[in-house]
Amino acid sequence: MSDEEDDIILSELDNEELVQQMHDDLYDGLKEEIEEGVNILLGRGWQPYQVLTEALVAGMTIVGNDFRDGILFVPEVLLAANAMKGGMAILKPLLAETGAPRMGKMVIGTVKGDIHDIGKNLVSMMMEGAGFEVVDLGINNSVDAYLEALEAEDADILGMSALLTTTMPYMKVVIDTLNEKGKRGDYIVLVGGAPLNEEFGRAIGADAYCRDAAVAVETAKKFIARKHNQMAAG
Ligand code: B1M
Repeated sequence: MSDEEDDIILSELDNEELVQQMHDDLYDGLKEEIEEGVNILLGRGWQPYQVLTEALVAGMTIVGNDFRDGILFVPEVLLAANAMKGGMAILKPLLAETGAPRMGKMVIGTVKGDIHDIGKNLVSMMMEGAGFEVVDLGINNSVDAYLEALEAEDADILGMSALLTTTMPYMKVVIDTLNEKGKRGDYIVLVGGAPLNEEFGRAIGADAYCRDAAVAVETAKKFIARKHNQMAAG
């Protein structure tokens, strides 16, 4: 960080400058500055979802591109992720504060071998905000971990996240095991993560691939409504 940047007072920036500065601060892994920026935008009347998408997710996209291109390395990306989590922690209760009736229960986790959890955490937050009960299993989940939680929690939905091309095939292992045990029909299976696409979701036998957290919420609502209609019909 330059001396010039040291002097920046976030609260004196207009919204556009502040969001730009937050992208820079996220890039530099400055957690306190990100938390301050989130609070300022909220104080100016921004909706939590707008802060999340325009300040945090957009900033993380820049980090991701430079990680891909070899400009940033794991320690720097970890700091950026930590800063992002600081901002998300402020937004989480606000996103969940809709007072919506319970829609259904989702068990979600990142698959075995994969430790990326930011996207999954966003999905959890948005699902809670939409009135779903969410049981978050964290990262690196085995088939057994998913199956035990689904049963113990009497869940409606299984959500799986994978960010690596090497770990995404594990989703099929989980779905195949549900099939083998005759339990596949008991759950709505939704999958997501940057390297996935609709074709992959179909090929592994998921009910749907969700491009982002907002799509995950809409898709979950659609499938839950369908399930409730089927139950009502008979
Ligand atoms: Co990693 N990493 N990483 N990483 N990392 C990626 C994924 C990568 C694309 C970077 C790159 O090269 N451009 C690349 C994967 C390449 C590939 O497989 N083809 C990669 C790599 C290679 C690695 C390591 C192998 C690096 C190394 O060690 N050499 C290593 C793997 C460790 C492991 O998992 N075993 C690694 C490690 C890390 C960090 C620990 C440093 C850190 C993770 C910190 C954390 O998560 N706590 C990290 C990060 C941060 C990233 C990038 C930069 C950002 C990921 C992220 O958080 N995005 C990422 C680059 C990128 O994706 N552009 C990268 C923001 C998040 C909001 O988006 O996760 O896509 P996303 O989630 C979205 C949607 O995908 C969807 O909704 C979310 C919100 O809208 N979604 C779901 C996600 N899950 C869902 C589940 C659902 C529904 C929707 O269920 C219903």
